[in-house]
Amino acid sequence: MGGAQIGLATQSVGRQILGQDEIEAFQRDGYVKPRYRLPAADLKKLQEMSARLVADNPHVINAPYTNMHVPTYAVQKLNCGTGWLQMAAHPGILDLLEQLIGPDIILWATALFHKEARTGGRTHYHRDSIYYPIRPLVAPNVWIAVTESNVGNGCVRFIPGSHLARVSGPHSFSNGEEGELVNNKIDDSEFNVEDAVALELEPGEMYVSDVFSLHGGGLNRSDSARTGFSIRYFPSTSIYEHDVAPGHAATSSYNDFKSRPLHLLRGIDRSGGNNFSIGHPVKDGGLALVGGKVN
Ligand SMILES: O=C(O)CCC(=O)C(=O)O
Repeated sequence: MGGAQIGLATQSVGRQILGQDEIEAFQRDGYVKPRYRLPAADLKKLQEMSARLVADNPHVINAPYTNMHVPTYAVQKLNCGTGWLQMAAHPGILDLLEQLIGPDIILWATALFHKEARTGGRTHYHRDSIYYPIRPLVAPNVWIAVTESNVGNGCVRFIPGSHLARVSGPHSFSNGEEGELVNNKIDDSEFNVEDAVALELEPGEMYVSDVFSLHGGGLNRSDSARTGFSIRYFPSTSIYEHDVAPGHAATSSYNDFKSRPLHLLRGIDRSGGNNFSIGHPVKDGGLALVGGKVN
């Protein structure tokens, strides 16, 4: 992986990772499974990081692990390990995103969605757009399969075309109950579950989804865990509105949007309105990470 810098972003190299058919599928369906895979050495590293994160944080239950790329910013007080920010700044992923949202790319969230063997909880159908404080709301999610992800172990399922109206629809929130991995739930009347398409992935394969895409997934009743690393970005033509962002009470115990740190991973801040100091650690009177190497 290349030397991405925080606050000193890498620049576009104009590499074409996605074919035109894949770009069209993303626009039409609201998600795409690219032919591109995470290179084997990076996948091995991600698998080791994920196994360590799960082993080192037994206090996280019925919830994803969130924002490991900023160990100091931790609603969940995680033992994060290292390497998450570098993984989120993977040049292959940024090249691919560039084809969808342009060359100026900001990272704002990471999560590990881990469904334990036999007991892993369900992901209720929901739209991520319900609580993201990003305007205009353009915010693709890249979800990389750390393990195999299939129908038996609770892979993610999508409702094709459910992003097109660009509305969120009515949702309710629970407190992270038994048998639940994600606590947002769209009203059942908003979709027909029979329209859902199961997106099966091998380790290293990924999907990219639109923020308005309706998705969910079942319980893991299989004998092996199902794990995915999710990375959330937005184009710097949009602004992350820290001042109107919700706290975590209304959404969940694992997210706080008000003090969320942003990382400019590629290009420049086109909008000029994003704040790259909120949420970052301060050292010697300045931001500890600005200009620092991602590691
Ligand atoms: O991994 C899962 O089952 C859920 C993923 C998800 O809901 C998301 O990435 O927004």
